[in-house]
Amino acid sequence: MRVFIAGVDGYLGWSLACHLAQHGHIVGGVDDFSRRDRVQECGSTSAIPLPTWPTRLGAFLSKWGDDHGPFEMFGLHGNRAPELLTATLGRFQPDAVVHLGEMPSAPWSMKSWENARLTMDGNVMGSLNLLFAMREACPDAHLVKLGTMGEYGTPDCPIPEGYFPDDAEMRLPGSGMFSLAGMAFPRKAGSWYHWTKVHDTGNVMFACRTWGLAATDIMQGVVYGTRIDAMGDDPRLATRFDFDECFGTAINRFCAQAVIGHPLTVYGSGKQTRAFLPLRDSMRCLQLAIENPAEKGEHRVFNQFARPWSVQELANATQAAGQHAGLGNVPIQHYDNPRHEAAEHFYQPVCEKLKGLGYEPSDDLPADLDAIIADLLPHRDRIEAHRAAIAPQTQWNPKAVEVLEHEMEDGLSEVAD
Ligand code: USQ
Repeated sequence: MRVFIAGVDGYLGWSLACHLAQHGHIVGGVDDFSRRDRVQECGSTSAIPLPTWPTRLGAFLSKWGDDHGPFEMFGLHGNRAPELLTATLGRFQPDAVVHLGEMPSAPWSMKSWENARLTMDGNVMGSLNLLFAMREACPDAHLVKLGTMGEYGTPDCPIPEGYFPDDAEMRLPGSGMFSLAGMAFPRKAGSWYHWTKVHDTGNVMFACRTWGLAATDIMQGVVYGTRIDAMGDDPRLATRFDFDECFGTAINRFCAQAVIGHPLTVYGSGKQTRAFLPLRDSMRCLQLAIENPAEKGEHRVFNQFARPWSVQELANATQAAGQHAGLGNVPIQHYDNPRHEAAEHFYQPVCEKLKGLGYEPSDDLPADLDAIIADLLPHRDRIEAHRAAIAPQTQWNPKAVEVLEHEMEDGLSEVAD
């Protein structure tokens, strides 16, 4: 199949390009390198050295052949994006378009008014541009859109795959029971970033209903891991690996912290639970979605994860992996949670559709942690050099923190008086 990847230079995008090429698909893509720039602006870098684009593309084409491409360098939301995207998709004529080209960090989106605006603008407008460009250039192509499990938040009930099941009902006091069949399950996202994905979901759903677009909306959990088989040991094919407070995510951050002896940064009690999956599972699931497309007009939602973990369980497992790797007793530190999220909650998301297509979730976290730590150890100095970018600094509600700090200062001065 011909697969076009928006965000082809990213952690997932580059991995997917390699994975699909390895499985005989023809890949093209687009990227504006904003992830590289933003991580640098955050005072950090990829722990695993990131080849320049020409180097990684050269290695890719020499391994998998010159049939691949075009690979274009522009953003999905700029003024010229509509015309550039339409022309690029028109030339490539994809069977599937995979949209991974969004700003993926919750903390980055919460840093400031400006960051929230850039996140909304880049993600929501970029996705809208892609929808229109597909309508113009390749209306029969299947859109595989990366959403997030974070769209749902942590409701007090099982989380179905996008829509209420056919037999779900709602009881209204005094009015009886009503069917919820076919209605979208409510979203309750926890950051400006996560809300952009909710807005995207609405827009994709509408394009399916109105234009007959075929789309798979992937509600993916937190991804971890350094590599997939297709990359082999060629450093030019490596994907990025972030560990800073904005672009690093829970398991990857913990492993990088363990490698330099930084206390593992558990936010709050650590009892908050999220769904996780290794990078190779993410690639396998995306491949299944691509090779088994949605019907025309269908907005199909997949919950995509291997299993839920609490943050504390992950920190404990990373501590054990550190011990295993000879790193000694890596300490765990509980930080005041900078986010606004439930400390303890029910969490039971459903993941059946991908399993129905053949997905077998990985189930060996200790082995995965050992592998990540082994891949990071040679790059210990790079992580150590960016240690200052690790501790959480971005507050979800900085005004409330300021008030609290003033109250504490007042309390202290009263005691001093
Ligand atoms: N957490 C810690 N310590 C850390 C980092 C995170 O305790 O050092 C906690 C957070 O408080 C949160 C959980 O771990 O409860 C997950 O946080 P995360 O930073 O690993 O992931 P999140 O912000 O939710 O976002 C990431 C990706 C995002 C994707 C999402 C999937 O950055 O692009 O959409 O995972 S999900 O979480 O399922 O929404």
